[in-house]
Amino acid sequence: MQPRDKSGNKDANRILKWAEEHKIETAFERAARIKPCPIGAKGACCKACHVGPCRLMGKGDENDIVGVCGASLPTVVARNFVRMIAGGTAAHSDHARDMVLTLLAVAKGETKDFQITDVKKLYRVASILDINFEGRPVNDVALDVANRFLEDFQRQKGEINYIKRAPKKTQERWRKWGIVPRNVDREISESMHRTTMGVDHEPDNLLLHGLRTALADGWGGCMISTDVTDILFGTPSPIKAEASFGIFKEDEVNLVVHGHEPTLSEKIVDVASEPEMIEYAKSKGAKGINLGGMCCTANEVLMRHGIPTAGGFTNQELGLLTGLIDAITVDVQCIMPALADLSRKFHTKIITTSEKGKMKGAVHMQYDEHRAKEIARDIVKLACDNFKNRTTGGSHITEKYRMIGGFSHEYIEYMQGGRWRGSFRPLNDAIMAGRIRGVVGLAGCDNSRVQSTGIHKFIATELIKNDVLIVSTGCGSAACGTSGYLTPEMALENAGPGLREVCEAIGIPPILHLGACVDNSRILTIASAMAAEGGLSDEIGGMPAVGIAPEWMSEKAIAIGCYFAASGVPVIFGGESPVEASPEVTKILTEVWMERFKGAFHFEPDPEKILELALKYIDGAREALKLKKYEPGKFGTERVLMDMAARRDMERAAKPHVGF
Ligand code: NFS
Repeated sequence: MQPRDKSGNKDANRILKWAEEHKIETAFERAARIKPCPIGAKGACCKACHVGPCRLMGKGDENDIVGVCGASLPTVVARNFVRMIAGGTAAHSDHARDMVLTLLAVAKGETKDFQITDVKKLYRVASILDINFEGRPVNDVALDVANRFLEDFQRQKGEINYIKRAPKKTQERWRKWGIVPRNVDREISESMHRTTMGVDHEPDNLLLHGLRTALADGWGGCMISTDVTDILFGTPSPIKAEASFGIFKEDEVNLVVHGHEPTLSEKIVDVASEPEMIEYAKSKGAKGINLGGMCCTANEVLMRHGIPTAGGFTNQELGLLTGLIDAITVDVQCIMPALADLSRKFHTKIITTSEKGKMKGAVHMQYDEHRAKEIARDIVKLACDNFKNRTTGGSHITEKYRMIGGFSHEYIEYMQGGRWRGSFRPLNDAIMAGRIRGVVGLAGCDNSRVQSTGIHKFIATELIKNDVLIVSTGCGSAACGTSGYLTPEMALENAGPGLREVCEAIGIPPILHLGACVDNSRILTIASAMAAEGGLSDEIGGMPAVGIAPEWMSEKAIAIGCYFAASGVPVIFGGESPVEASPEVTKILTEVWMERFKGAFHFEPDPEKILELALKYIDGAREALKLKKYEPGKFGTERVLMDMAARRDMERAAKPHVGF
């Protein structure tokens, strides 16, 4: 890989070269051509009213740099940051609401196209929510669960349901600082109110509400979405899949599901294997129907059905440039508007499916949960009909990589002890003994402003070399998957001796694919379980754990980073800082939050420094917990528990499991 390559993925670079030769522009060229606004990029542009926009620039005390109304630089920077949190929280949580409404429709018998697939998970969730499930019809329990979750979008006073899943000490910190969310929508709405012209002018106060909103995202929107998706479609367990552009087939209809909500894509997966649909594809001259995924929809259908992924955010245009995609269905979030224009250069049909997300130049086929299968069949047929229009144009790639995805927190617990003895003891013990130095959540987007996916790859390989176990979500896992980094063999080749031993003993890769971005909530659950297990910190804060989003670009990533920081995890984001203009705000995010919540939010453009800082946090936490000093290859004693059933399941991972 040459340093000047646009992507860290060689296949992506081949496609980009082909595009360049054919004078087709992508986000990579646009990123080079359109420089970020130097004022807005640092958070110093105020657009809260039309007296401005005001550009808060100047020298001297930052509190003396003000807009026309007198809003100071730190106020403006904090307001802009809080608006990003609100935007990200709204995206995840609106997705969560739709999942709950689907569950409600199932419980009421209003749709026959969806079922409760994982009853055990439903019962587990019911028990967390104090809903009696014993001896009751499944749909009655589901109705109560759905209604209880809807309270998290309505309650005016009190606390969102899942706050109680956090360790007691973590909750106490939140209560002390008044940041326990009441309901998701209220915190988003209040964020927008406080940041409008002339309301909250105190940066620390603004940012505290930002954290409250972010917690509504993590312990509300994201966690609800993860749980309801598991209930409806099954709790993931390890499953084999493939990744990169070679997943597209020359002789089959290639249909890509792209976006975030798994409901319609689940139905597309169901109907694509129906004999009538396959016959239909054959009648159009194709050998069959090949489904692939992109972005987080890809993660959802990969970890439940082994549907291959073409990768994350920056791969969407490149997938189209292969010329092999007959149709792409999109719903919401992270869908580049450029797809519509680009598709006109090929035969690819872009199908929008949500009333929230339409695109000029796309075909719109409105999703409706009450006739989801029918719509899914129409989409598959449209892709089949379009197969005959495929030309030989495009940059065909044949390489693809094996990967294993689908490590739900339930499975991670199970693999450490089996059905009856599942616990986090072995992981905690391995960390205490120094076999595993710490844990990093490697998440977030990939980004065409940097060497896309390349920074993920660099950080992933360096961390595992240093015996750091990685849990990965969103496009972070896509970056690792499309590089061939999500296989157990990866541990043999690259992991440090301690991590390698643990991975070999349990039969897991050193980078665990946990799912979509909303599944960052699984990391919160794992961290809470580790705290409850004992031997490390008794709260999430203080664990030898760090969150890294080296190529982030989305507001959703900011919301996630903030809920991790508020929960007690130091977070490091790559790229330039969106709060750089204000040293006061930067200090609040790093030092003040660290003091109050044991979590901090850093922005660091240099990948080497990201690594250095992450290891410093991990080693600092080890020292504070009085754990054995980490020395490569020198461990204390600990047990690595696993049972044969779990190992066999890993080996049989080719077929999807339901529950565990
Ligand atoms: Ni997350 Fe998933 Fe990817 Fe970034 Fe977008 S797809 S929700 S925001 S780009 S990781």
